[in-house]
Amino acid sequence: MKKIEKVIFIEPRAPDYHVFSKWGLPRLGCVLLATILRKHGIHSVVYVESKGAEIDLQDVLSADAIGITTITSTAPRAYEIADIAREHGIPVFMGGPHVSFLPEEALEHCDYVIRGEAEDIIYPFIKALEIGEGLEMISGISMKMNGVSYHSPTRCNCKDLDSLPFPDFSLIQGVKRYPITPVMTSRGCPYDCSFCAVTGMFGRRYRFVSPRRVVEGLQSIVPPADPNWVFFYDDIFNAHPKRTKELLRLMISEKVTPHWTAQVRTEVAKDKELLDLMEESNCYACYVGLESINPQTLKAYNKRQTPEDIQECIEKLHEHKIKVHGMFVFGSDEDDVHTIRQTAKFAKKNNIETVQFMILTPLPGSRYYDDLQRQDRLVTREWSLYDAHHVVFEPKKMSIWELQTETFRALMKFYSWWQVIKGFINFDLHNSLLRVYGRRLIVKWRKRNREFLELLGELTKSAGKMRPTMESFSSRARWLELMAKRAAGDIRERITILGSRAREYSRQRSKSDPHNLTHSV
Ligand code: B12
Ligand code: SF4
Repeated sequence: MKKIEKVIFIEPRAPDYHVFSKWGLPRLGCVLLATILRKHGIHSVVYVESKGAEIDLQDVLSADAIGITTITSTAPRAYEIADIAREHGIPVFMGGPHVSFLPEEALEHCDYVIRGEAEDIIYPFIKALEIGEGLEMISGISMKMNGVSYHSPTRCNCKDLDSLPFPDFSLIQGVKRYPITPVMTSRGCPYDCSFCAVTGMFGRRYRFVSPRRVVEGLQSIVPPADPNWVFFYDDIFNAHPKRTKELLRLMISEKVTPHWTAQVRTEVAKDKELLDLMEESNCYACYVGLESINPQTLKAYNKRQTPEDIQECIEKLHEHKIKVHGMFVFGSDEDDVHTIRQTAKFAKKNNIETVQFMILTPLPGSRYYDDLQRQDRLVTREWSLYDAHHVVFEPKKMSIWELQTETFRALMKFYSWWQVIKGFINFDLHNSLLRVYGRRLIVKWRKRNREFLELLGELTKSAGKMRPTMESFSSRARWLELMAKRAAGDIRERITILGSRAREYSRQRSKSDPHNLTHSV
């Protein structure tokens, strides 16, 4: 038995730029789990790796157990960190959406995977780890037993969200201030879009925190979080309009109305009362899953919304002085290059303030992943490219080159200098600055991905036609994979540095007092 006194959680950095890169926002899982362990008297902290908030290796390697979270695009880095920790004999357990669906893959790098939601499990798990007994009784655990994989059934998701503590953001190391505070008021989603991994992970039953508890949470936000700006992390903030209205009414009556943003579906526009309350409670912007203006694509995504719903939603939000961040996904079997071009025009014409043009990505856990895998259309399994900005599958009505470059072009059109100036003309300085930020991000992305783009060009050209056949694709898939790894080279380089520093630290630790060293990566 080895007493577990210190547990460190790590959220690995994103492999590439994404729309929120600048803000380094954490997911809530690690913070909540660390908060829970603290309540049980276990020293627990979190590293949310991002620029300026690096992992302190000396601290990490002094933990009694290390928990690492994953989404698909961060899985490679998570595995590298896990390998290093295991080399040092520290037990590693992993969780999050990627490993929940691919636990076998993760067990090549870690000792335990906890699948699904982990708040009810984390303390019993740490206790079982400490006494070295009863691990197989933990719900949703995957591990090796005598060299054979064992997966215990997942009992259920966290039923009572009111019983969860408020996440303690001060446990995140190296961050002085979060300019936007994440707050989650619900879990699960009653819809079932084909590309989404949320329902597989959190279920279709919509569970929510009571309005009173949410308001208490908002009232208790303290630095490093900012009580004046809140991002409701709910997948769909308006999935249950009655409860959303109750919450907003309470926020208004209690005068707890920070500027807030949230992810919503287009149905929000059909409910005037809800829109009025959103405006009154200080809603600044909505991130709307608009997905596509192509009706066939909306059907293929099982989105249950029409292009008319999209138009109406933008208009109504604007009427209520709420900004629109439109999230579109390109690349369905119904999309061609014209869809992408038309979408950029549509977004500009309708004065959407900011957009994300994402590339359809087959995420493990989604129906779409199973379909493409069955159809043998995945062109790479380099997970760091599964970030919705790289093409990783063979589209139907365009080449991978077209899907990639047309998406890029559409982004450049939307974030053009004229669009920036338009913001100024409308006296919307904040929006203009956001568009400048968007433009800079795209340019940086292109620079960083030059090699990847060259590869896609080569691949398409050498196939001799713009739409390569399945055969030509599969024969080149290895090449793509190789090049993709090179494109991610600098990340691996950093990991190598992490590895060599780890070894150096370990050598020195065995020789002398570890507290003389301060390594950070
Ligand atoms: C907020 C959010 C963001 C934020 C912040 C992201 C961040 N730091 O990664 C922003 C807007 C920046 C963002 C960006 C992206 N996101 Co996002 N995002 C979310 C969202 C809505 C909420 C996250 C959250 O806090 N959830 C609540 C907490 C409680 O859940 P959790 O952190 O997963 O933790 C629970 C379990 O997973 C488990 N667990 C988690 N970690 C660990 C670790 C251990 C050791 C253990 C034991 C258990 C465990 O226990 C926790 C408690 O129950 C989720 C959807 C969702 N419902 O989770 C999508 C989600 C995570 N995002 C997703 C994606 C794809 C992206 C992007 C790639 C694309 C995009 N949309 O732009 C980028 C990539 C960012 C990156 N880091 O590389 C996917 C990931 C799926 C996957 N398999 O990869 C999700 C699941 C949504 C979806 N459509 O499926 N995102
Ligand atoms: S995309 Fe949005 S609406 Fe569709 S299943 Fe996922 S969370 Fe629900």
